[in-house]
Amino acid sequence: MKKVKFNKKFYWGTATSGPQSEGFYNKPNDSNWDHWFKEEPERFFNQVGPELTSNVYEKYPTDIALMKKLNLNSIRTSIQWTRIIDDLETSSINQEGINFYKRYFQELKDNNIELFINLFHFDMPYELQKIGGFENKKVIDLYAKFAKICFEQFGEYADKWFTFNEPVVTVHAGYLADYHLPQVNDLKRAITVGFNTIVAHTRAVAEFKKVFKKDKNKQIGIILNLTPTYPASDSKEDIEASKFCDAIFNKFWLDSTIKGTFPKLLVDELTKYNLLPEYTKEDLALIKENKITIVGVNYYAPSRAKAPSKKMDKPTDLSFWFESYQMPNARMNIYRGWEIFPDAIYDIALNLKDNYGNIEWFISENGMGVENEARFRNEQGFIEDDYRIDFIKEHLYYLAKAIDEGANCKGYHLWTLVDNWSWLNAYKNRYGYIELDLPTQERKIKKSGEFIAKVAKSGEFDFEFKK
Ligand code: BGP
Repeated sequence: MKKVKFNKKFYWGTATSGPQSEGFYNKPNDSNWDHWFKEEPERFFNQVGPELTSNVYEKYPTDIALMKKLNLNSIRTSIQWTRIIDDLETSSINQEGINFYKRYFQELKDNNIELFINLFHFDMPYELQKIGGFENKKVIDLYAKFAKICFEQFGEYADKWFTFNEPVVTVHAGYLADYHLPQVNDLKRAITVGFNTIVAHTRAVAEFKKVFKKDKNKQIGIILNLTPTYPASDSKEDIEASKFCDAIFNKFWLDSTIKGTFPKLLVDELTKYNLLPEYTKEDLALIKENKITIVGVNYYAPSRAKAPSKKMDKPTDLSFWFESYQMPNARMNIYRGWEIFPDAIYDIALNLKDNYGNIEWFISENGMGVENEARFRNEQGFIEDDYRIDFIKEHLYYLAKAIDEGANCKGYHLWTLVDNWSWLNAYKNRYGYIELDLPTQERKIKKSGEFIAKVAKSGEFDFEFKK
């Protein structure tokens, strides 16, 4: 048995996003998700859309009281562009939306819960998607204006700010697959959107610096889903495939935001196949000048890559460079189809320490979505989610080990506090420390919630690997 320990200042919290938790209430604009649900509700699990979710719009005082009960000291959520902007063309303000966030954020402040705030969580306003989303430079300008409005309106409520959540997911799911809008499959367009998202990010960082000048307490960063990439074998081909996979899913985002550069391997390959996005000298200068000082790391599963199985003359999708590989006998979260591999947290931590100047970071998402959790309800009516407790313990074990070796990780945010809405999966898989009964909106703390309340209070727990 080992004691796993964290320091007293460690952030214990949870993560969610505006579109997945707030509900629709008085939003002047539809996001991609609101629109998609109206068009094709059958794509969403049990046809449950984003209009109600866990109703944080009304329930935030209840949820904040629950955070206190669990001894949590921080939370990350996002501000919805479609809620606070009224006319998207002119970026005029929707005062009702602003007032909602002010009420919510003030309640967090009054309860000493630190707010980490994110500006974009997969939720492109649909009107702006119609004109090309981030393929259109005008949308980058509008995003920068939206960011500036957020900094000015909500600066007093948060010190830690983030421009995007998992930008690679928006690119991959929307431009190389069909589980986000605009559901196109086009490599060149995907690369353009990826690059333009970095430009948009950098424009927001530049606005941030103007608004907060030299205020030392304010930090800006990005939230990345880092997927340490392991080759399927020791063969040269698999190793090369894995390097490319890592370059596109991890290094591209880390290098551009932390170092202001792009990975050479990727630039060389894209140049070779005429796939480089359009860019200006000003874009590159902006990226160089606006580096971040904090990173949020979402970690669920690693990447495993193998060499392509078929030869192509030129790339039309990523399988030109690599294919995903699943280890035989991998430990899986079968409800989500994701491998469970806690060891990778240690690799993420050492990568940030050794290759990215030991930048400050925190786990901004980690968690386990499970279907039909009602199976685990005990006689008193509470869900006994021991699988989630084991999952959290194992990940924290590797995190603590890395911190002991000098990793600069400042906190752990579980996805999520109260079971929330999961895009196309809606309420299929539940992630929370707290159960949500969707029809009644009743909240009940699960066993994992009781567990984290103790850990957050004492900063430690006993750990033993299960055989
Ligand atoms: C991350 C997203 C979250 C959340 C989580 C769980 O990629 O940032 O928004 O949804 O994954 O995934 P899912 O909801 O698809 O099961």
